Amino acid sequence: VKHPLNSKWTLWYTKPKVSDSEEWSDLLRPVIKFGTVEEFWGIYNSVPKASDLPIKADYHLFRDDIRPEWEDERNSKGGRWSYQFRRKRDVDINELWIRTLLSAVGETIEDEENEVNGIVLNVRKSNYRVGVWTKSTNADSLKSIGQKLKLILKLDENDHVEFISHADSSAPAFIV
Ligand code: M7G
Repeated sequence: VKHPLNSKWTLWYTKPKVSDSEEWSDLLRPVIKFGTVEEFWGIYNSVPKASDLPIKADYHLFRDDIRPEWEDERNSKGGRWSYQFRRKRDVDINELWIRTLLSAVGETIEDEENEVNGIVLNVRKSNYRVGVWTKSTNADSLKSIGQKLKLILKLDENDHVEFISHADSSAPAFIV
């Protein structure tokens, strides 16, 4: 028996840029699409752990066939919540990433159905960044997603997740 998820999801991977001639579109690839709990665990157990990804790599988990790009019309009116963990802090990124994955496919991160388009893990030299991409910039549904992200990432009240709309990525619009 297979247990269907509410949506189908696609796991994407950005491989690290090794030369300047490589562009974003050359580096981003869909890995696999799935729609059941069993497939989710099979994939999770067979891809590299977050802590094993090379620097400059990303994982993206996006609903259906939404591309993990600002340009996708289903993202363009939304934005992203994000938090950066300094790697010096010796953070258990594997645990935090699986908690984020489960909150997306289990839809516990959102009150309003399908408000979250996807989640992203950026592996950088001195940081891990976890992002949650939303469909809209509707303040009420956004704030609740931001609050939940803080719980999922086990942040303190003094830590802040930041929302930036894709259209205006110059300054944070909400902080909780
Ligand atoms: P990043 O990975 O979000 O942040 O963006 P980083 O500074 O920590 O690496 C790095 C670069 O990837 C951007 O400056 C863009 O060149 C490219 N890039 C990232 N995203 C999410 C997009 C996207 O959605 N569309 C396009 N065209 N390029 C992107």
